[in-house]
Amino acid sequence: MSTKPTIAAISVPFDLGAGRRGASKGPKAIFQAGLLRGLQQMNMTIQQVPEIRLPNDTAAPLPPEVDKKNLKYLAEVIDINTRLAEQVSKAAEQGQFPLVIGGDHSIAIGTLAGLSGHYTNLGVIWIDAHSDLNTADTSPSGNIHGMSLAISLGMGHPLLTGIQGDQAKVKPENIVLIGSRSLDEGEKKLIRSLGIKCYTMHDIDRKGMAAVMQDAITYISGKTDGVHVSFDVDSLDPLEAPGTGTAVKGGLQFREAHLAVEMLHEAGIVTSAEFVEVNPLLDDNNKTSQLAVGLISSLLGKQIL
Ligand code: HAR
Ligand code: MN
Ligand code: MN
Ligand code: MN
Repeated sequence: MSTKPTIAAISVPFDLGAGRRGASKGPKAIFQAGLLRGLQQMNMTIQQVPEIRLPNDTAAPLPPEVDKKNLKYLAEVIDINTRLAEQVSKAAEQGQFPLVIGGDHSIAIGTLAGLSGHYTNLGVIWIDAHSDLNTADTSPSGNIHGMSLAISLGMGHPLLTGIQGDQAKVKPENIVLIGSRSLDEGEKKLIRSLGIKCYTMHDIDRKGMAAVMQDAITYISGKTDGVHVSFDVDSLDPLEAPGTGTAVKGGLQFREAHLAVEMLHEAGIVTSAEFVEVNPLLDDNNKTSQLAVGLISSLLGKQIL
């Protein structure tokens, strides 16, 4: 983008999509680690949207006939994402840059639903140890944060795929997965059958992060009219980012992750972002929250020199 857009900072203190509690404390920890200060130092204009939460932490109830099999906290996930989608859509409508701060990764359902109406071909760069491509039929856990990308593709429970309309929110050819290293069988099948572009940790080790990001940017930039970066902090190595609920060994190094977001900024293609799965209850001296602030700043253009 040539002119700096206003950042609409949207906090979503929600963790019922995950298997353990604590990611709901992510937004507060990330703000306490200096997010606003950092962005203001970069001369960014930030509008803080009132945080998205359920009234009295209670969701609108579902009719008793709804099939909730292997979908934990379905009512809560539907309700929070319905609210989030409306706010994200409003921010995009106003030409702002929606920056969603989670929260567990189930909130990508609402973010992508809210964005999709504003683009013909929304690109999604999904930086994550996981692919979050399960459905209730393939999920080993029933945790909806492992299903959010499938839902955005239109696959999954109709009350989730139907948020902001029944159409798919993203097309498989407009998705790039980066950092994958923990994929369930059903997810692998889906990645192959839909031909989703996937740069695993193996690819990053073989080619290097710079080459992977260059490929990813070239792949996505020609065919999309907006790019959303969905950044799950468990993409990082647990030694760098201990404060997350489903850590997987062998992840991105600090420098690789920064290079990735710096290259995305330099490409000038990113129109929205979300940072998810920071769990302060599991963190070590706010290391992971501080890391998130650094990555957000770099994605939005912070430079060393
Ligand atoms: N694939 C596993 C499941 O579906 C684990 C998902 C882990 N969750 C996340 N998402 N943090 O990236 O349960
Ligand atoms: Mn995820
Ligand atoms: Mn993950
Ligand atoms: Mn740079």
